[in-house]
Amino acid sequence: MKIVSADVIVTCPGRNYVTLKITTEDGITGLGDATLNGRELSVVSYLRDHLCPMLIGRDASRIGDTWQYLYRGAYWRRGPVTMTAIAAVDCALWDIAGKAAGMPVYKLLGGQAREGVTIYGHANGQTIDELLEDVQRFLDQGYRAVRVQAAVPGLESTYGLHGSDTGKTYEPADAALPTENVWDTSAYLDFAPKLMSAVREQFGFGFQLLHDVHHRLSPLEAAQLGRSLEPYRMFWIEDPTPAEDQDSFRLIRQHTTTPLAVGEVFSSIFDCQHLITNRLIDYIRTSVSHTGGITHLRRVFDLAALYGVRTGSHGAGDLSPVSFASALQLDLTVPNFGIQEYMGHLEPASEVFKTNYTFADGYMHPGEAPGLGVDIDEEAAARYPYQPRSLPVNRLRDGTMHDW
Ligand code: EZ4
Ligand code: CO
Repeated sequence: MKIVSADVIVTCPGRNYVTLKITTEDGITGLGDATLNGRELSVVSYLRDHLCPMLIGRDASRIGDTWQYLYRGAYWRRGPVTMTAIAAVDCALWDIAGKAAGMPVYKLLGGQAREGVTIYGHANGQTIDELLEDVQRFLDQGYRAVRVQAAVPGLESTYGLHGSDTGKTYEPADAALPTENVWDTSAYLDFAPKLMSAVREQFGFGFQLLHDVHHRLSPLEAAQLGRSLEPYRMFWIEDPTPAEDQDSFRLIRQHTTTPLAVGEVFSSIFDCQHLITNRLIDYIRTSVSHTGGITHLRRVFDLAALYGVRTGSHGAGDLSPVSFASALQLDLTVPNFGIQEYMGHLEPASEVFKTNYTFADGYMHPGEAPGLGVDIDEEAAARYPYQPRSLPVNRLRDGTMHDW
């Protein structure tokens, strides 16, 4: 099953997606998501200029060996660009393996370990009332878990808000130059418990409640936040503090029982090792498309399982439907599955990506189509050319750069 071509498709149906398409000599095609939001073209080049030529003539069924060849063969280790490119190759090869076997990838990974994958949606609002209405919409659809974000009073813009009529949350990432946001930790720490209190008062405790802090706090502030949210029994708070200084999570842990989820910006098992083996987090957020593909993410999840850490993969709208389908295939099989983020995709994406996953009762299922279960319509993709866009940056009131 020799690889005869490897092509990169760049498209912007609502937001930019980079997709790798590998074709074998018998005409089987496999897809992998290679989207790195705000830095898309660096992965395009990594693939087109470096990895694609190496793939031609290789045996598509040698998934693990190809992973090692690309990882060790780079000499330069890890990092989001490298690991996203390798992930795209890996997922495309799993897609091909599934199609060759006539099975969905989850069956190749050991078969389903649960009936469906619990997902959480993104509710948001400019005010608490607007947020409550949005939460209601998710509960009405059958969601069992909802992430809530609302505008912090006194700040001009808040992460996680950007109402569209679909109720999905997209960052205001519309220009090549980053927009500049202003952050105020005190205003946020005052507001967060009021927000969660309003949600629990209105809807009770019959669903899981999540919240993303998006790397904004110091460890001590994160400890204060975790404590203040304990009455509302959060499923997790996410990225309470940037995770470069991993030992600092000990301090958060010492002060609060609010569960912690970290890892959406990590790209390898080595980034997770300290947090997991020291039991400093409860959920690992690494994603299939930014962490080396199914082959590598499975190792992360296995390491996590040894330490009682459960999975909670990143599933924002800037990860394509190919990525989301890959995540579902793996989520369905692992023993320590926790939850899966699902932000959905803007409407034009459904013209480009044809998916098979289904939602019912709060659960997603990847479907029974062989492989990952996603096809790409390249003509539709060509109708939505790449648009340069950046993620926002964040500053304190005095202008100091902060984490966004
Ligand atoms: O800001 O994926 O939990 N989800 C998130 C996302 C990230 C984006 C960055 O590209 O934090 O919304
Ligand atoms: Co996040």
